[in-house]
Amino acid sequence: MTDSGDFDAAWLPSAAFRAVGGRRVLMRAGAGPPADTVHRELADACERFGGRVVRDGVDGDFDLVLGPTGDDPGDEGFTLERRAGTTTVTASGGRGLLYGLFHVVRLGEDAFRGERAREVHRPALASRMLDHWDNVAVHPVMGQVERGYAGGSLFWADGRARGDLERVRAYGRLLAACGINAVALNNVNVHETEARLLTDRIGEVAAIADVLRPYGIRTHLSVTFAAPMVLGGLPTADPLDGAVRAWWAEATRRVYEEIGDFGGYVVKADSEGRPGPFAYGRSHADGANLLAAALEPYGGTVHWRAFVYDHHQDWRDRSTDRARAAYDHFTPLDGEFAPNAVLQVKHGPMDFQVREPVSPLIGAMPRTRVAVEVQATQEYTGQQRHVCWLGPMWSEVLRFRPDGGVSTGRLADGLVAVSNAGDDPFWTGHPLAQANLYAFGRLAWDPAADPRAVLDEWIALTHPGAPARLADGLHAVLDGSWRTYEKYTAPLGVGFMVQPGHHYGPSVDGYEYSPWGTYHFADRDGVGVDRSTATGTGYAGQYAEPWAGVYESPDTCPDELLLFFHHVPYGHVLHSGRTVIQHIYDTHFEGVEEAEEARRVWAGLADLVEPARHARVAERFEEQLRSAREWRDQVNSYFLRKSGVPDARGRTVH
Ligand code: BDP
Repeated sequence: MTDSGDFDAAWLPSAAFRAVGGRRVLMRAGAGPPADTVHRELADACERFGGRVVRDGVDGDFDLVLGPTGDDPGDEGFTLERRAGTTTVTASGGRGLLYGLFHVVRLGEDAFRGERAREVHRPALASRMLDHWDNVAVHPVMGQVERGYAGGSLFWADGRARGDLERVRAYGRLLAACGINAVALNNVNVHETEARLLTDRIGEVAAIADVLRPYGIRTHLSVTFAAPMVLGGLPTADPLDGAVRAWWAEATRRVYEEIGDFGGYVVKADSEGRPGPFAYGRSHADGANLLAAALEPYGGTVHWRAFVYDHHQDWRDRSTDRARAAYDHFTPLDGEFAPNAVLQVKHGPMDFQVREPVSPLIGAMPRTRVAVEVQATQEYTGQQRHVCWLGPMWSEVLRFRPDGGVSTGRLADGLVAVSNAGDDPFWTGHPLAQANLYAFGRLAWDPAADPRAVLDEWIALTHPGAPARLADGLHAVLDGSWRTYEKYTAPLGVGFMVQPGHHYGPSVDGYEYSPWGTYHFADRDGVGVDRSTATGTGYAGQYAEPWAGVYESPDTCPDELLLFFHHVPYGHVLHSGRTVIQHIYDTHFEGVEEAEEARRVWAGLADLVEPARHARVAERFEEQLRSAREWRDQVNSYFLRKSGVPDARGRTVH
């Protein structure tokens, strides 16, 4: 592997520190975990590149000075300026200095050129969290990491916390360098072994928290709502029961005894079979507030997931609509959640499909703290065998303005991603999926950032000094890859059409006659789900204007979401001028061609990329192509047979 030993250096190869490491640096800051990290980073870089770092009380000429500020850029913010040959970073604490240092690293030589007026940088979103769906004990169906495509867990092996946490340290460093400040260590589906992390196994969690803390990262745990029963032996988990409340208060007190800066709990309740407050006739605000009350004395937060829907639907009943569920359950509770409860809402109303509208729940609860959840792990976007750069998708979500005013990215309190990292030498299985992890952190820091600029940062950091041909090639491979994936999979926002269970590869009717609520309703005449208010499920009416109106009619609904909102005949003409059936054929051919072209571009970069990394991506492209062709052929054949309409361009569709 590159220069970090037996795993990839990702966006922190030592050469990325060249500009900083050759300088005379003064660091004025008290001791403490993140400040010490900054000092160590500077010392390492200077040792490598011939610079010198001193700490405190020294006069003299310096190229870079880091120290405390008189202003208040916030706990994590920093200022940057350059005058008279000195670049100065100030912050009110170690975490701000840490982010300031990595900002200077990103700027490279630019940080040391000319003059720079004072800039204040601070994160737009307070919580920038990765949820690891890691199991401590290997699960018989889901394995070590649920929906994990990057090897085993970074934290857990052989049924317990890893003894050697050096890799976790390196992970914390990578996360800090893109601005992530919180990590939940275990699967939201909390099985028996994992439940005990909260109590008798908290020491293992504390050991991991100790390693992440120097990087400004707080540790969170997923817990089961039934913990008072399964761990405490109580007869109930009723959130209004006094003994249950006392149990949570005591369990939480003990957690903080071990981990003073513990971040809090993540809870999946009444969702896909997990226990929750419904069993006691209580609301989800009652449930969340129970845990919020236990965490409150210590400054902790409960992230309460809004992924609540009926997964035992009668698929013959067209009046039920899974897309409606989160909004229907939660909007009546607006204003009832405690101040340290955050409602964690998936970005779309269904489940991380390649194309969904933004969830109408985001923006519909003005008196509730909301975190938006995205999925970096590519469960439905190629499982890290296909290249799929998600920066543009997430940016669309964050820039969406629920009522035409303030954007999602500004409304939200936090951004959460289901992590795509594991113990794979490249961290993310597909080496180019590292860009998604990086972009997640950067977009959580600044949701208005241009994803293309974020990709430029990632390219430059990951391949310092590479010629423009590499950057151009990476842009050619990555920029359009999300849309390419969309083209050869489920069309026009209809979603799913995946193999049930593992969700990889096509199966057009895989979920069509199942209780999960994920249907396309294709018949001989047309396809799509009528979610209009006039004739359908009424889901479109959950949006504020202008969106309720825009989505209500097929005339105004954007093409890419047409089949999410409407059931239309195959001959329906899209805004693009093509019929729906022809769009399906064309995009499926185009998608495969684009993937072939990306593979060709990648092959041409062999001389510029480290051989192992190049080979890994090349190998993944073979599988992507195989799978893309399979998608194309199954989807096209399916719709030819349903509709009887041949391809207008005469290509072979069987
Ligand atoms: C779905 C996954 C499932 C997760 C669930 C969730 O298929 O493994 O448990 O989401 O978010 O996408 O809880």
